[in-house]
Amino acid sequence: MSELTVRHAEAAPLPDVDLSTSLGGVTFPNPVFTASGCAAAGQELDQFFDITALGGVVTKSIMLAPRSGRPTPRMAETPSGMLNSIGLQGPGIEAFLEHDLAWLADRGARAVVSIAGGSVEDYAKLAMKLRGRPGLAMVEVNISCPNVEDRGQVFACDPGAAAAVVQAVRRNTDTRIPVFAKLSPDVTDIAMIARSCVNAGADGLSVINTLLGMVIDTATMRPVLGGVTGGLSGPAIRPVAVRCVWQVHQALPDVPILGMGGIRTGLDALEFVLAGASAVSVGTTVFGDPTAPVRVLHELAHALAQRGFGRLEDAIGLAHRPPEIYVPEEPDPVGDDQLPLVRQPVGFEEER
Ligand code: RRO
Repeated sequence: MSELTVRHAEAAPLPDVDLSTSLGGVTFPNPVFTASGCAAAGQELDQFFDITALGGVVTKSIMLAPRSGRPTPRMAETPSGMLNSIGLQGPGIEAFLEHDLAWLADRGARAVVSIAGGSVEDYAKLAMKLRGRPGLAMVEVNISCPNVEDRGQVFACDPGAAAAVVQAVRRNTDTRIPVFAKLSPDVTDIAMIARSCVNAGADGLSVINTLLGMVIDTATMRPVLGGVTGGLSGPAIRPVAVRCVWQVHQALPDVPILGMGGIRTGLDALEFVLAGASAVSVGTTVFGDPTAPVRVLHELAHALAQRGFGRLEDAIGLAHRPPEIYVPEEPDPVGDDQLPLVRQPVGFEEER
């Protein structure tokens, strides 16, 4: 390990909170994962902290064939976020299995492999390629990449197309491996798409992919991105993502959610958990702070402990429950004991 390597983030002990979480029948030791597309297959992040400390490593979406992606420029900064127009660049499934998944398995990481295709058959073939692979903990079916030429390929915008892809992947995946479908926020009714995926066999849902956006350079007076449009991520989208997690959890309270969208701190992660996420992915923030996933894990654990939680599980979806109401046993000295008091379960005013 070089002298410049920073591994300080893992040094502090975690508070005594049971952080384990169940996603589609598989128990992960903690709920903080990387986000697809923001950390390749984890090798670079492993210079900064032990990636096996995370719940799982979600890999960049992989397709059957190698792909060069969209024209440059592929990134643009925006207020509180960034746009990407990568266009599914990647080495193809064979090279991924040989180099990336094999490395994750050797390293002892729990790999969540994100797959993407242009047709239902592509997804089915990818699922078959993953069967029986060491290190594979879960499959994330990316049906919501915004950076494709044909919007008809954004399967997550159509309940029938989303279901067809999910069914093909579920049928061709080992029954012990959970299949999660990654949803797009760019729909009118995300709960309807979620339901369609679950009815087709999805064990859980990843919520959300980036939002379709664009920026125009006022000097050149042309679009900044080579691909013209791109996916918006970062803190700018967090309220949208929290809203989507909330709506999906409300519609399908028993279906596990991997929540993501602009998480930078443990309190951001807690917000997703309270909305209904059983786990979270930390994405865009790693470009500025490569230790962010493990830092978020520690911050989340402390935030739970400070609020009196002994288990992560008890916080999942808590915001959907009404505040606790109680009537004090002793008469109130000021005489207004007729009114039930609303007990605020959380009394923190922390800086994010
Ligand atoms: O590669 C991309 O351009 C990309 C993908 Br696959 C995705 O799912 N979401 C995104 O914002 N970019």
